[in-house]
Amino acid sequence: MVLKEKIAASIPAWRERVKKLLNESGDVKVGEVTIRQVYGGMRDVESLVTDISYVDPTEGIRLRGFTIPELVEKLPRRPGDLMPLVGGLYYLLLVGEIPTLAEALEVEDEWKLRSEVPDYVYEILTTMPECTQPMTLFTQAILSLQCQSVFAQQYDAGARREDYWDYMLEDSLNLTAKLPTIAAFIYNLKFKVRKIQLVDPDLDWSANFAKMMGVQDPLYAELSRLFFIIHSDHESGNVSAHATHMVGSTLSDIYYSTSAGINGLAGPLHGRANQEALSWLKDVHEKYHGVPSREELKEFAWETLKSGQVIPGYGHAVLRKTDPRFTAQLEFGKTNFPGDPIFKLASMVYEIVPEVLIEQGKAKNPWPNVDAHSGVLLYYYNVKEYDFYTVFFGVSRAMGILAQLIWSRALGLPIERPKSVTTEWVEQQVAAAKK
Ligand code: NMX
Ligand code: MLT
Repeated sequence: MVLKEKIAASIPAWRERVKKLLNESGDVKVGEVTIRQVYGGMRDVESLVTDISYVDPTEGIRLRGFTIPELVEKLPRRPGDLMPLVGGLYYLLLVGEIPTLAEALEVEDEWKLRSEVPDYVYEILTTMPECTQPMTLFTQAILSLQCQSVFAQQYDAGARREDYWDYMLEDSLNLTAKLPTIAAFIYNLKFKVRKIQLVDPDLDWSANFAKMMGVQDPLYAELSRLFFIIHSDHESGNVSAHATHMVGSTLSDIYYSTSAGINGLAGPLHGRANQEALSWLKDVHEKYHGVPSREELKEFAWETLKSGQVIPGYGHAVLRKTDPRFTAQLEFGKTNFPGDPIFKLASMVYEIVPEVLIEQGKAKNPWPNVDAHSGVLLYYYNVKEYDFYTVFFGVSRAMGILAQLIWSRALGLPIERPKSVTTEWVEQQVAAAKK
C-alpha cells in the first residue's frame, strides 16, 4: 500500500527531528502554569504534541496545514462527485500530503476489503437492552472487536517497539473500514428495522454509509463526505483525542483507546452537543409554532441561560471566532435548502445568540462551534433521531484520533502521567510567591 510505504519512509526523519529537540533543547521552557489553569481543565497549557492538526483560536482548524475550504477544494474526488473522498482525507491525516485520486481510491478499496463486521458484533448489539444509547452501542461494538487486534497479538508475540506503528495502522484500517457499517446497523436497529448489510463495491465509504442509512437523496452522500471530513480532527487536547491518546499511551491497542475517546465524545459538552443543539432548535420551533421573531428567540436564549444551562453549539475552549466547520455546514444548507424552516431558524440563532452570550458576559467565545449546525443538515435529510447524531461525529472523529495514535506510537511517545498536587500544596505555592 502506498499509504504504508509513505508513512514508513517519513518516520526516520520525524524520529530524528524529535530526538534532536529532546537531546539539544529538552530543558527549554515553553510555558508556565497558573493556578487558574491547574483548576481550570488545563486550558491553554501547551503540553501535548500532534502534527496531524492545529487549531488557531481565530482562524480555526488546519488539518495537516490545510483549512476546511482548502481541504474541500484540494482533496481528490471521483468524477461527478461534489465532495472529496474520505479515503483521501484519511491518507492526508496519516501521510501529511494531499493524495492523488488513485491513492485516495486505494484507501477506499482497502476499506472495502476489510469492511465485513463479524456476526458476533451484531449479536452483542442486538442483545443490549432497549434503553441503550446509540453511543453506548457504538463503543460497545468497537470494544468487542478488540480480540481482533493485530497490535495486541504482535505485542504478545514480542514485536519490536519500532514496528508498533505498523500494527496500529493495520488495526486502524480494519476498524475504520467497519465504522460506517456498524453505525448504520445501530441506526437501523434502534430506529428502523434490524438489518445486516454488506458494502456495495461500486460505492465509496461515505456513499455506502448513506445507502445503509436508507437515505436515497444523492446529496446525503455528499453531505456525509463533507461531514466526515470536517469532524475528523481538532488537534490533540479535545477530550476524544486526549482520552484516546492517554489510554493508548499505556500500549493499549486501538480498540481500547478509541472506545475511550468515543466515550468522551458522548458527553454533552463535547460531541453530544450536536444532538442537543438540534433539540434546542426544535424546542424553539415548537414553542413559537415555527420560526420565532428575533425578540422571541432572544427571550428563549435568556431563559436557557437563566435556568443554568448552556446554549448547545456555542462557545469553545480554544476558538475565539465562528468555527469554520460551522461555516462549511451553513454554506451547504444555504446552497441546498435555504428555505427549510429549521435551517432558517439556525441561521437566525447565529445572528442572535452571540449577542446574548456577549451581554451575559460569561462565555469567552460567544460564537458557534461545529455542533451548532450539523443536526440541521441531518434532520433535513430525514435522519430525525437526535440520539444518533453523536455517532456520526464518532465515525468521523475515529480517523483523526487514530492518525494521532499511530504517529504517537511511531515516535515512541511514553505513557502519559502528569503530576497532580493537593490544595495544600497549591496554597503553599501562593504563600511562597507572596513572600
Ligand atoms: N452557553 C452558556 N454558557 C456558556 C456557554 C454557552 N454556550 N459557553 C460557555 N459558557 C459559560 C461556561 O459554562 C462557564 O460558566 P461558569 O463560569 O459558570 O462555569 C463560562 O461561560 C466560561 O466558560 P468558557 O471558558 O468560555 O468555556 P469552557 O472552555 O470552559 O467550555 C465549552 C467550552 C465548549 C464546553 C462551552 O463553551 C460550552 O459548554 N458550550 C456549549 C456546549 C457545546 O457546544 N459543546 C460542544 C463543543 C464542541 N465540541 O464538539 O466538542
Ligand atoms: C472538537 O472538535 O473536538 C471540539 O471542537 C472540541 C475541542 O476542540 O475542544
